[in-house]
Amino acid sequence: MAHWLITGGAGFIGSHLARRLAALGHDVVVLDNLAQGRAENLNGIPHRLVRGSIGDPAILAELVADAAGIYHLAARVSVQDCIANLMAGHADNVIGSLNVLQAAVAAGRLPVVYASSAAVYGDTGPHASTETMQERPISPYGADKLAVEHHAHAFGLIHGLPTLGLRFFNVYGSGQRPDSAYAGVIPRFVDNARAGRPHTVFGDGQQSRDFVHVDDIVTAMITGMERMQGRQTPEAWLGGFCNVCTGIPTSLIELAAAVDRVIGAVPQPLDFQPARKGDIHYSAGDPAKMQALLGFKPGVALDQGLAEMLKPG
Ligand code: UD2
Repeated sequence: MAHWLITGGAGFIGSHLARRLAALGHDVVVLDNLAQGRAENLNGIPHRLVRGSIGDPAILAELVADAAGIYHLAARVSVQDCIANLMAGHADNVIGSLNVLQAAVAAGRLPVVYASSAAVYGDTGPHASTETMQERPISPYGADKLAVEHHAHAFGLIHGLPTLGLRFFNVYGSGQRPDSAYAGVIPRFVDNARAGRPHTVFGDGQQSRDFVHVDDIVTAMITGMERMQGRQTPEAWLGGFCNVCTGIPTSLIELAAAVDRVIGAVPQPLDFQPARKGDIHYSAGDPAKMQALLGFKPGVALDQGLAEMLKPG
């Protein structure tokens, strides 16, 4: 049976995807350099883990040889990390992605579903981000993610490579780690609430995010791959892309209150710190194109997703 290759499959999103694919009876091969991912994330999931980098075309060539398709999630995921480590971020997020696209072509035009990001939009003002908008990334991370979308489009035209870029908004869920300077805001707030620590808020806390549960992200990826394989609406798949979002903005102040409420803790004080550079103020996506393309809309409400993360054990 042909396997699915997941780059970054030992990471937060990748390991959830591996679990779902394995549960569906698929063979899963994970390529991960274990810089951010962890082998333990894959405990209990039937898989083959290859420790290596998307910077290494030889490893990619070997792993795509009998693959049915590629889920490309390996990336440097933090906006702040990519500001602090510009060239390393560019190498991981752009050059690494080019290696993946090239390997997909060489293996016979394997379909590729890859993680793009809401960061491609930049600051849209108080408007939902739609795919018809002019993208204006305000961080190297967003610029690099947009560059990959443009490259995927060119690969479609030049090589006929089917690709789908999913513009993930802010993904959260169980297994997301709080213990790094670059950790996402939800695992940080959950950790604070558990430890009875104040929530650090960068800026005025009025900035909003569209929080999408990882289970919905996994459904979007698998649905996208299935539709691409079935070649439904083929023109959409040559450099195709769409948001994966709920359409609901939540401010950081609302988020802190929701985390405290769901955990049943007294509201933690907010420790306001200067805003971060490259930080988008308003972010919420328009889910219409995703619904048209994938026939799917995220269904996990924030309170429900937080409650699941906060379950003991
Ligand atoms: C997230 C993703 C990124 C990208 C983007 C798309 C992570 C780590 N990054 O970037 O990959 O896809 O979403 O929209 O998941 N904040 C605080 N206190 C904290 C931590 C963060 O106030 O302790 C703020 C931060 O300044 C920002 C917001 O919370 O305004 C969200 O920050 P983040 O690092 O969770 O995610 P973001 O949107 O930079």
